Amino acid sequence: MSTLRTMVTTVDRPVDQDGSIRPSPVVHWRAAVAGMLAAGMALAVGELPSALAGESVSQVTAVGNEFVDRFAGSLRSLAVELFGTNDKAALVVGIVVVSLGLGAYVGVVAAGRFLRGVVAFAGFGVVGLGSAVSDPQLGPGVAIAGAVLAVGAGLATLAALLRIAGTRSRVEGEPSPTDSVVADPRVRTPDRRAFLAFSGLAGLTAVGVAGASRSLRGGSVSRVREQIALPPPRAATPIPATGIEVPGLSPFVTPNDDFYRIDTALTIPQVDPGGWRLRIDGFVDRPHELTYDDILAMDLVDEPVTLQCVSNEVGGPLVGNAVWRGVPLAAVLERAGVRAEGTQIVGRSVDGFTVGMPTDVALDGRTALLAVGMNGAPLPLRHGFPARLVVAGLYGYVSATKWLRQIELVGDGFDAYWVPRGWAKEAPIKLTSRIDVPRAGQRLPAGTHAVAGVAWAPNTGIERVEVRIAGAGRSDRAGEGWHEATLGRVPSNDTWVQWRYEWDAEPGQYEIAVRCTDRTGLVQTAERTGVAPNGATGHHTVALTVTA
Ligand SMILES: Nc1nc2c(c(=O)[nH]1)N[C@H]1C(S)=C(S)[C@@H](COP(=O)(O)O)O[C@H]1N2
Ligand SMILES: [Mo]
Repeated sequence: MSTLRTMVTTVDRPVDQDGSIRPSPVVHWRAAVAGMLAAGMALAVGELPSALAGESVSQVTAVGNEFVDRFAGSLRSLAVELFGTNDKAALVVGIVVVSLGLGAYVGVVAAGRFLRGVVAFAGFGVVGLGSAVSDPQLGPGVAIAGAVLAVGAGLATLAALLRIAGTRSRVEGEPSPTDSVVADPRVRTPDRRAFLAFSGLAGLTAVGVAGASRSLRGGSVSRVREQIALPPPRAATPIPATGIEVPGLSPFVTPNDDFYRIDTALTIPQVDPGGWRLRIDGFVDRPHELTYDDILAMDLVDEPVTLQCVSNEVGGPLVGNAVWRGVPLAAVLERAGVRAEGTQIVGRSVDGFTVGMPTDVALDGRTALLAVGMNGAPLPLRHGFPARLVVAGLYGYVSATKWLRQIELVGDGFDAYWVPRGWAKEAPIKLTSRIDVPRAGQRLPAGTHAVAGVAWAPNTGIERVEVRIAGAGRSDRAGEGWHEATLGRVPSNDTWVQWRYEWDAEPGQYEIAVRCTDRTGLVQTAERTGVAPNGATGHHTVALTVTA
């Protein structure tokens, strides 16, 4: 309270000096509450038009998305790797809290001169409008309606509450009937009750409106998705039993619910396949659009592909293996007729995100899909429903556009989303291996234990996995002490391979390392590099204790 008073006094000093106003602490508090509620009302009402229009993005999340797009390259905490689900919720909460805080401040300032409130709320409106019109998921009409309604509702709330708070009358030159009574917080007056009642009403209205928008937005696309049964694939790569079963080892096929999620979207785009069109254009002979049904009517295939995020640290969790159902990208591009100038394939999302990959790479015969299904089900919303790209051997940020809306053939000059933000333009997945069991820091009893994990070099394939078990403190000379692990069966070279090594463990402290060799003979390097700009390298190691 004292901080607020200091702040308020400073702000109101010029008004104080002309002698017209000497606001009491109670008036300050009421003005702050009025401003906060007005800001809350503005945020809530601003959500309505986009919710009514069935958009997944709102005025608030548009500001958040703008923030992400502006700072994703520079703030480390917003880099691909750390931008998980929790950071997203925190960003939205942060925007709301900052808005309410600014609102409180504006309330106090506007109590002295209402025009300042008008200016401040118009300023909020411009920020919201700017973010909303530049958001590809919001039409300009919705953006403008949201901003105008928000500013209007905010100012109406502010004016009403300030009047009831007994702060506005003086600026307007009316006598203030409440001056003497409101100055003493211990005095209960009808004004106080009226202010509390109207504040409560305003707060409840704002929460109700926000809740209504939220429920309007939620669920309808999920329900549409649940009704979809994908046609069976015309061709499928059968998935053999891998023959490796170790408790704690990653399952060969990652269930959809466990598959990692990485994207810049603050709210998962809700794309109704009914109105959705995929546009294929740019340097092609026959630019055209495909509906969801057009795609389902094409020859679908089921192909297992291991997908990894470039931001996965050595040993990290941002990798998964799924059976993707879709149309070979080659077939889609053949319909369109790629021209020689179309040296880069750009996949553009409904949310504006883009990937770019060399046309030659995507069409060199590798598994490259326009995917609609994941492990037999329509793509989950978080994994790109209704359609996405999946290309074996390329990190997700250069290949795997979710919520795809356009495939555009362009020249080399275009840089997709993460390239100007400091990540490599071309980014093949580096061969990598991971120890899943035992876990770091575990204490195992002496005896026989399985060391097991996964290794992957999608599109190239894994030839060999080796394990080194060094007693802590002793140094192993390079190449010494590598033991070959047993590999699980794989359906193709596009997936990870499960591996296991039988270890007869004696008491002591150990560090276990793993490395793999791909089918071109390349050995995974021990040299440790970070994830930027094109993927981490180094051996995954696990330190543990074996007890007697
Ligand atoms: N629309 C959109 N698609 C996207 C991204 C994104 O931010 N937006 N991120 C990419 C990145 S960096 C990765 S690693 C993969 C992750 O796919 P997943 O979330 O299905 O695992 O999606 C890619 N596709
Ligand atoms: Mo990624």
